[in-house]
Amino acid sequence: MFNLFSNKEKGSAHQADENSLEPKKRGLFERFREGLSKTKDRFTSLLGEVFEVDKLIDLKILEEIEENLILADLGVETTSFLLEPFKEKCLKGEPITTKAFKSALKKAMLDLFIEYPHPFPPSSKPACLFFLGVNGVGKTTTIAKLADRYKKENLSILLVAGDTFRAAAIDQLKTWGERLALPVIAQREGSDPASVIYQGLEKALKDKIDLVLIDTAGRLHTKYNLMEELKKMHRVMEKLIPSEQRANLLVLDATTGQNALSQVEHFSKAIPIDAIIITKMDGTAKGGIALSIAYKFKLPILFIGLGEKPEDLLPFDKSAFISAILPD
Ligand SMILES: Nc1nc2c(ncn2[C@@H]2O[C@H](COP(=O)(O)OP(=O)(O)OP(=O)(O)O)[C@@H](O)[C@H]2O)c(=O)[nH]1
Ligand SMILES: [Mg+2]
Repeated sequence: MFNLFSNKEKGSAHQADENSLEPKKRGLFERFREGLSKTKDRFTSLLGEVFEVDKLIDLKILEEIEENLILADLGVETTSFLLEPFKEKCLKGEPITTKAFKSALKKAMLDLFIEYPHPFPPSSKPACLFFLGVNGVGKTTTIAKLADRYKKENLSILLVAGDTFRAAAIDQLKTWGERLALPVIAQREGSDPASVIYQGLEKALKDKIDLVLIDTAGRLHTKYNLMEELKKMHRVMEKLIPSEQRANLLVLDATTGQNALSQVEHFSKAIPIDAIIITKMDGTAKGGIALSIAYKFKLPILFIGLGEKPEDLLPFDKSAFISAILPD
């Protein structure tokens, strides 16, 4: 089964020697560069001046950089963590050139990202991916994009309409099922989402499905508690499918910036999150949020969304990301 982090790919490419990369990887760098151009512009306008002139970094310049990294959506904690070693050097009177600083900063940023520690998707059948996230972040379209990706890899796929609170949500997933010619398990609007999951997983076990993609609601009517509903759905999954075959994926919308951090906190309290998917990186200058999420929650980022088309959901590549937002 497809493994996102095969040894060949694992952390191989360092930002500086893009030209020496194999064509497929070079293409990925290119896609990241195009999709993240707004974030790159933000970093360039905030940090460009410091990096352009070759001079020695002092505490005053570091303070300026600190303010600018915070503005680039890295937040206070991540920025302090990244700049601490440079501050210490400055205090000791050790000279740092802007060139050396930029290269060391990029390396430190790269090191914030952790890899997904297992094969993805899980290699035993049925692998179950549980998609979580507030309304509108892109859960359903991300499911469709991944279904398209893995269908092309010849996996058998089942979609489960766990967002039963809106008829439109059920229809949206059914429409994707029709377009992609994939089966969808859905019940009528208002039915218990845990029961839909149960029905879906039973079918997946019976039919020996490779991959089950489970959609959930992002917001419920006030009389329901979203987190309680999600926990109930998760308990059903725990009963039927061994943990190594499951992944709970939190989908975040990059355009929400720092707000994404409180979403991670909120969802993590209810459900153990295994990895993050960040959508809408193409439409925002707030891509720096990925660094903040990686540092604060030590969660792997599996995919990023760089557009609305199926091929715009790309496996997250930390080298391509850093080289796109802070080119040499
Ligand atoms: N530009 C861009 N748009 C995206 C991306 N991912 C999703 N979208 C768009 O975001 C909108 C919302 O996506 P949905 O998949 O419906 O979001 P959801 O999380 O399922 O929303 P609810 O069902 O309301 O909870 C759609 O118009 C998508 O096309 C992306 O990476 N880039
Ligand atoms: Mg949806």
